[in-house]
Amino acid sequence: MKKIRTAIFGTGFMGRVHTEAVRRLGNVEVAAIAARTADQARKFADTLGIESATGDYTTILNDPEIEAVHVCAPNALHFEMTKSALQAGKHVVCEKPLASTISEAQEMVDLAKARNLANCTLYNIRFYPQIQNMLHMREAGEFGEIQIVQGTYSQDWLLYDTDWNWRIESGPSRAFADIGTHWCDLAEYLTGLKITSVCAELETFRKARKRPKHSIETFAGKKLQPSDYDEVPVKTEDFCSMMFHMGEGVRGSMTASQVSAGRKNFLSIELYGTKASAAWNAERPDELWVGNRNSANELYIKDPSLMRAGASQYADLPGGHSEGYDDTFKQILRQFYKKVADSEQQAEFPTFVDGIRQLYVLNAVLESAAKRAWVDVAGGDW
Ligand code: SOE
Repeated sequence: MKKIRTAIFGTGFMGRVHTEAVRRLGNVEVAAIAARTADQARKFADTLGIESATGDYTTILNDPEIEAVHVCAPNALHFEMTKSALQAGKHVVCEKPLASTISEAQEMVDLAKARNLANCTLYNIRFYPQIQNMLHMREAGEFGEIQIVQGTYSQDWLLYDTDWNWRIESGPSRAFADIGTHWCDLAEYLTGLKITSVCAELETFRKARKRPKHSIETFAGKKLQPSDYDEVPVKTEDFCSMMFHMGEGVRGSMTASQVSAGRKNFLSIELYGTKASAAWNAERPDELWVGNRNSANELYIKDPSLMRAGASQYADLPGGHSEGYDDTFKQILRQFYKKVADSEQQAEFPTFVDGIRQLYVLNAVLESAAKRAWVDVAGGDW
């Protein structure tokens, strides 16, 4: 079988997760790696046994054998790398947030459409098996009409002023753009509704941080000595809280935080309907809580044979064998590469349209926080 050849741009936390997920698919080969410098790319490629590595991603775009690329570089490079890749005829998976501005994202959407290229914004959380179960239960009406959606995406890896990552200087938003965006995508995906207006507040608790003189990887958690850093002012938020409407009948609230001690990667989402409720969190991914009014509450444990029809295809292991973060990447990329292999095939994955949609929500959050007022989410009829 001839494998689809793909390339990974970026060798940080995301580059590694994408590479490992692609390698689990079977029909796709990670053939080349690009990083900021040739040395970085070589080091990453050697660790993972990949032959080709470069400090100049454009050389990969000139290779006709490469059919797809994954943009896992810092946010500010998403637009430039994706645009060049689409122009070179490559299918593209791009990390979130899709771009720095709506107009950049619109160009990406238009270009992918005009060239008929598969495009994916990496909203992987949709692909936890119990999220799929929750979705299918909601679609079957098991919760009744949804009235309230609430939750949080909380982490602690940027709690101390000695914690550093490139995202701290990648404005205008950090906590919301980095993780709040996952939560909002999930809320819309699970309910089938759109966030129509928001009232948001952003807070930067660490107004100055110690920036290392040398680069540092996401989640590195390294302790610095005074000679290792420069003290710099911080503009991006550590925390966002938001109330929102989803049309007339649905109300919600959420927080996004990167400074909540003990919360490592705690995305929690709760749906409250007119019949029943459901709650899930990413730190206990195989469990789905169902809340009932007149009978005992239930705790579902992931088991493909017990999941709702339509959801079980996203669980590869039998009950008692957990499936987590890495597996969501395998599932989303399996769908994406179905499309790359055959554009006529039915495949379910978030596209650049979903990426631009969440930039409209982000813009409303920024405007609301600046004005200290409710703001409607722009962007027309979705
Ligand atoms: C860092 O906050 C990060 O790696 C995000 O960028 C990812 O999207 C999330 O899945 C885990 O945390």
